[in-house]
Amino acid sequence: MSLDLAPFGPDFTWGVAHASYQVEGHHEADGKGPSIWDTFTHTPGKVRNGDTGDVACDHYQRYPLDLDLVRSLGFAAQRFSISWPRIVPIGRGFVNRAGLDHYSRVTDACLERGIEPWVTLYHWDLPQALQDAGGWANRSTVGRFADYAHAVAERLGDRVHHWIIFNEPSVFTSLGYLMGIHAPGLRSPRRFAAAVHHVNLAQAAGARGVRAAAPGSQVGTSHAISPIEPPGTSSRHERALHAAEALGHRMFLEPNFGLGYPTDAAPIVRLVERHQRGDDEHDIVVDWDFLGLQYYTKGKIRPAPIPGMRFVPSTNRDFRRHEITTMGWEVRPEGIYDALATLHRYGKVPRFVITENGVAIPDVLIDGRVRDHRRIDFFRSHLEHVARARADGIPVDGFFCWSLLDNLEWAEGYDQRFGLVHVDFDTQVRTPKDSALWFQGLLADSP
Ligand code: GCO
Repeated sequence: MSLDLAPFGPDFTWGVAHASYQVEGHHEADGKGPSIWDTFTHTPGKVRNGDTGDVACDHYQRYPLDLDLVRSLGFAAQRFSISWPRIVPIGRGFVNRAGLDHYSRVTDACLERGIEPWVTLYHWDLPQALQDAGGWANRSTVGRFADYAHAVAERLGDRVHHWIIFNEPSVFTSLGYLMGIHAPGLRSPRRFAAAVHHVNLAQAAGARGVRAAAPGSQVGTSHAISPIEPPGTSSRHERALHAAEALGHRMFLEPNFGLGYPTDAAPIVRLVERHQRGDDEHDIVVDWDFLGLQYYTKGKIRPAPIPGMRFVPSTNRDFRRHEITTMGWEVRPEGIYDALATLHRYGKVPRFVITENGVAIPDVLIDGRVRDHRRIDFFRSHLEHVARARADGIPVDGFFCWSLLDNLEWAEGYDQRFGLVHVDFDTQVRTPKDSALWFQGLLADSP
């Protein structure tokens, strides 16, 4: 059941990841403003079981203990996100010192334990006040984001050296503005198109904001890629595949790479491009120090009755051929290699980091133990393909497990458990699962 760590080398970063809204709780503490996820979870019918992030894992208060756990398991890095409305409660103007103080303490707590902090600036909790003005569909959000990024980097940049601007732009724009299943719950191709362009612009503006305030830091962003299996070989299938890839990752990667929008792939991409103004084509380009890859499963294409698109990416669910997780996703370890290869082929970024990979399975806590051997197999098999990518010359030098703790899985609520550590949400008791202990053993032997 073990894994040979030698192929990863001594400089490989082993970490765990989480996001503010999914773990923190204390949604009104210390002057925080409401976020779109506070609004969404408090709207009946949006989230399974009516779950909210009001308490979550109480990590806002328990972070020192959780970081003790990270250290005891042997991980060298913690990826966490900053809640924008804790820093800028109404999205513009007043910067809340208490919010900055909190994340400054979290940063120090990481460093005191020998854990490197990796900070994500946006993991989906937009200040509600900005949503009231249109959210990402409103171009002025770009400037607001750059100001916020600058304020955070100014405060933490002396201690934080790895920055991730966005978490999965393709996911939060499509689920939030097109499919309506994540906050802000819209189903509007028109607003989706505007949001995509503004998010791409904000990637670049945010990166500039961080670099201005924290020169010399490593700046990247995290993309979800689920390599799509071609549905067939006809030219119709090929066109559908191109459209889904454009929507799934190309229109989020390529403008930042200076390649413009892949407008011939699907009409919706032309709708996005229409939001370009003035010098956008130039301002949108970012010279990334690294890119984060988040990989969970492979994709397929399904027909979609959405204007501007006939097909959308979706997940496979072939119960006969593959193991299926409680999220309904196929376990497809080889896809992590394909996703890395997709990024590497562009030749635009010097290195890659797996900023998320993990699995939700039906965990049961019996006599203080969770025997999650399926999770161990999941990580081992994915890591073998990461090692293969390195052997083939793809520069990938870090891996962050999603997630340290069981937490609020967005619209799926608390039913989906992704943690290495089991959380009893009534008592907040943490119990490391067998997978956590597996990593502990592995990392203790690392080169
Ligand atoms: C995302 C986020 C995480 C999720 C994880 C499991 O991809 O949705 O980055 O917040 O919890 O991916 O779905």
